[in-house]
Amino acid sequence: MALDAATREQLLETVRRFVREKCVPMEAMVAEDDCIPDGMLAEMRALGLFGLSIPLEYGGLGLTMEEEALVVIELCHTSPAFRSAIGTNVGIGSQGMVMFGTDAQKQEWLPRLASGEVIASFALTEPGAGSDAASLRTTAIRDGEVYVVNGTKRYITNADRAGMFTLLARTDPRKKGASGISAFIVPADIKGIGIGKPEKKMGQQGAHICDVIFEDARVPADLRLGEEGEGFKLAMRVLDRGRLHISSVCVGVAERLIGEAVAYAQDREQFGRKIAEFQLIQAMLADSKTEAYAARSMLIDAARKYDTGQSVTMEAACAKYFASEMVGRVADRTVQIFGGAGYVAGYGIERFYRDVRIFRIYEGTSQVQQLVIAKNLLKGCA
Ligand code: COS
Repeated sequence: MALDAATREQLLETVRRFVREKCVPMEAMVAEDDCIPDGMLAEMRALGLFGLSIPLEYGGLGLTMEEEALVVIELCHTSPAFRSAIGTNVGIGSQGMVMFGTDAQKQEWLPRLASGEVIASFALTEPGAGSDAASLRTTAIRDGEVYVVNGTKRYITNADRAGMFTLLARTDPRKKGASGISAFIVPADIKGIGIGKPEKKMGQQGAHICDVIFEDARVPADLRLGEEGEGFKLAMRVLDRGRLHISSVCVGVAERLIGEAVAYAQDREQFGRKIAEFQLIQAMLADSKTEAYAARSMLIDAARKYDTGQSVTMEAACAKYFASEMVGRVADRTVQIFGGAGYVAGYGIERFYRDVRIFRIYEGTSQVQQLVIAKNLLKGCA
């Protein structure tokens, strides 16, 4: 059920204040140390941020998709690494269980994911299976009351802190495509799971991605999510929703950068005037605002549709495609408006420029979103 207007505004204001007072002053340090301090994570837990999307009866805030989008937009008026800390519990790590879990599975895990006591991680991508997710080769072979898992997962967000994985693996190796894939809840402390070192990345320091290596890991059969062979569809459903979440991240970061660009243009003087008085600067600000507003509108429309129970596969792909490309252009214009100051580290703008590059790649590249949109159009979706 949706929050009443006053409670919703109160929640958004709380997140706004947290971002302004706690996260923004820490941005440079988090990037430098490639780590979000434990104290910050504790504050995020106390605010309920790990459980935004988890139903009330399992200890979460039970927000609608629209409400989650609004909160995430506010939370992303700072380095997106902060959002990444809660992102897998709110989104791709937990939602397979929220959508397809048994009551026993939900009782066991969701309260701990909602509180942030346990970190959830989504293990789909492999060295040989990125955009072509259905070609994954990790196997989960039934042996009595367990599935024996073998294989390597790659670029898995929050893997080094994870207490559980939502794992996609092939239960029927004779079937090569989507139909042989099943989903599992995998506790991270099962024997036979190894975690690689966090990758060195272009941006979003403080958010970690690692390999996860399964070697004869024995996963209890009652931790399978949904039916055998239904895992790929579960993953796609999770990603439909995840793409709305990432669109919110893009809108939030774009709004932050527009604010930075406006403030800088009103302060910086050249040719005897504030650069904000120059129409070529104004044009860049106007383009950024127009595109961010379009992305926000598209996102909220798709989130509302999602909240009525409609399939939003195409709309989520449109929103993610547009919002992630949009924030790349906004970051580029912001560097341009800052000029030399945008290129050096001290102002933090070049850091955002690097941070936003991944949005066009993860949870489906822009090219995958184009395929999904076209496929749905050609199927007759309006
Ligand atoms: N919701 C529910 N079911 C879906 C679905 C969705 N959004 N998308 C596909 N499916 C179903 C299809 O209906 C099909 O089922 P049937 O065989 O019963 O008809 C099955 O899943 C296979 O679908 P499809 O043939 O479209 O799969 P493809 O192998 O062609 O893959 C893409 C489609 C490319 C869209 C998919 O692999 C993808 O999204 N790749 C990107 C993966 C990604 O985002 N990775 C990021 C990792 S997480 S950071």
